[in-house]
Amino acid sequence: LKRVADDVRSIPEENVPWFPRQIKDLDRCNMLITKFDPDMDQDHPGYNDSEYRKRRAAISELAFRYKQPLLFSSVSSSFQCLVQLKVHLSTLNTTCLSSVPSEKTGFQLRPVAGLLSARDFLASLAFRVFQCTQYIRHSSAPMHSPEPDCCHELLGHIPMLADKEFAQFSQEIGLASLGASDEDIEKLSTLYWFTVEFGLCKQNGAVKAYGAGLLSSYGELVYALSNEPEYKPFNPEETAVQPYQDQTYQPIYFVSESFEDAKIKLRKYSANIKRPFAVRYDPFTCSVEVLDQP
Ligand code: TIH
Ligand code: FE2
Repeated sequence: LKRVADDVRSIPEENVPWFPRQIKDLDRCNMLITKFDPDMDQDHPGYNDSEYRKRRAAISELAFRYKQPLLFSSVSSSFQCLVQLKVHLSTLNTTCLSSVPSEKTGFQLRPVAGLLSARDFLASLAFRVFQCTQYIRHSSAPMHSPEPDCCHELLGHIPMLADKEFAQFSQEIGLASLGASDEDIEKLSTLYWFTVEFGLCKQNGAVKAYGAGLLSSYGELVYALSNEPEYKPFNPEETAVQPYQDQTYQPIYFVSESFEDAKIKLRKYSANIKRPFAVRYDPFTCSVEVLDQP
């Protein structure tokens, strides 16, 4: 059913980048980055391992063919989760893991063939869809992988996405990214990096890790909580412009007073991003409503 409102509402500014409006539009969010590709990157630990590369290619092929399951928008969202789970079980084995977060927070996992552009990756979060790799890191380097892999998703992201507060935090970064300028996308993905991936927060006076990149890398987890790296207090304006690299352990981490505090600060930051429209997620139709700014 095509809703008239979609057609009559237009975004006032001409130069707004395309963004997904409905969950099935995520099939078009497939812009891959070639960095870390074991076929192209000579420094990849699997570059000289032809068996590994063959396996990676077969797993990528499955992800490329994946299509967002269509949902019945008129039924309750918990029933939708059940339907999705069945679809996942009948298509790809690893996606049945989707039931872990989906039963708690509605977050779904979607298979992805490799590293996505920041714009496409963040857009999925707006729909509570997490783009999830399926392959595993090369066995020669288990303690740290420069690219995401299924250890990282399983140990790092999936448990966190089953937490209500964290799921909300992740979706809000996603919603802030829709139709944002390249500069704002860069800042939001840096914020994502220093929170969802490598965030630290205080808990009962002690510094603890909540970032998925730390939870999945035993090597970096020990290092991050030692006195080697530099700590700075989490402050979105400053954190958003902190340069970072993705080859090895981070030299700097941002510590928030609590996870709740990080959430409030991020919300304030997002509210100040300039866009000629506002967005609202409708969980009943799994779509984003575009509202003209008052
Ligand atoms: N470095 C993480 C690990 O070894 O599990 C994986 C990644 C986190 C963020 C980007 S890649
Ligand atoms: Fe990650």
